[in-house]
Amino acid sequence: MGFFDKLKHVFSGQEEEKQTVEEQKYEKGLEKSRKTFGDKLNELFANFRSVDEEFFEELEEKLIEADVGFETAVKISEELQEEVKLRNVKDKKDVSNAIIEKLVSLYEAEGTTEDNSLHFAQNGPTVFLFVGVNGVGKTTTIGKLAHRYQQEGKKVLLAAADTFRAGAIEQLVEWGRRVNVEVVRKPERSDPAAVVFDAVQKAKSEDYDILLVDTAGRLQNKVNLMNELGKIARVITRELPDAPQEVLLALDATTGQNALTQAKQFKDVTNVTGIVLTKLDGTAKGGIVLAIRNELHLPVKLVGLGEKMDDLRDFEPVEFVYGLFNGLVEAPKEEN
Ligand SMILES: Nc1nc2c(ncn2[C@@H]2O[C@H](COP(=O)(O)OP(=O)(O)OP(=O)(O)O)[C@@H](O)[C@H]2O)c(=O)[nH]1
Ligand SMILES: [Mg+2]
Repeated sequence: MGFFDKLKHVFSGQEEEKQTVEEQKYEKGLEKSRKTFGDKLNELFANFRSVDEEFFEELEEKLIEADVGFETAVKISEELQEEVKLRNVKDKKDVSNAIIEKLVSLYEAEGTTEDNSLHFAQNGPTVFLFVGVNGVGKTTTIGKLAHRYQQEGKKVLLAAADTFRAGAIEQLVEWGRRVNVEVVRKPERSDPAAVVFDAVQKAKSEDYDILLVDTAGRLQNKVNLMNELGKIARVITRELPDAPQEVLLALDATTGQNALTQAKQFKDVTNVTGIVLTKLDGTAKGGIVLAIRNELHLPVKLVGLGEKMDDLRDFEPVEFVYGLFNGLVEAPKEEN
């Protein structure tokens, strides 16, 4: 399928048929991302004079501002220069379409081996471990996910293994109360691995379907963090050889390139299997999704679109990236 056909395909029906509440929510949550990204490109096209060196420099700048990431921005710009030469594109509309086409095709090409689904145990409890720096939304995501699985009729257990930050245990316990799932806890400053050990034992002996483990975002240094996460993972795997099925790294979309740096650090200390991109409803710069794929090669599995218990969605890469450009592209006129 060609680019514009796909774009049409992805958004087909949305005008004629009424969107479901679910779809509206998703659209709304991504509104700011789309706007920021779209605005940047629109600005560029508004000042368009000709396709020269200056134009490509400006393009790189805009892409970097939109959090596409430095490497990706340069790559796009270089490949585009080739293409523009090859096709001899001069017209403003053709250039903008070529850019968007390039962005999408790069995004798709980088993700062919990516698996953005969540994995579950064949039998016995499934364990998801949540990691990430403080304030990115680990605990909130756990609360939302607990709500989702609880609603699906699964037996859900939470482990309050952030024993480091004051108030962290209470925060998870409060989520447990709100969504009506049990929380395994120990006093503040207990060994987090001991909390996890108890939780795994309970999950096994009482036939829980899913155990979600909250961890501390802030430790004194990287070595401590590595040791702690390593110990937690070992405890889980000793009791359940196939677990954890997911190690989910939470990243705050509003922090832009910082999020990428964090991800690189966490990849070094633990076996991250996927990303939860939170706060996309905030002042998000949607380009970060392209940077994550291009520079980290980790699949985004979930997105946070608000603070409430039902503000979590599975990530739909195709919809997302086409959504970024929705309204920006001018499809060629159809011949009848
Ligand atoms: N708007 C918005 N806010 C979010 C989202 N996810 C989390 N938050 C908010 O971000 C703040 C931090 O979230 P937490 O879940 O406490 O983050 P954490 O990673 O557990 O932080 P620590 O426990 O300090 O390591 C809270 O005020 C949340 O309500 C989201 O998707 N959208
Ligand atoms: Mg927390």
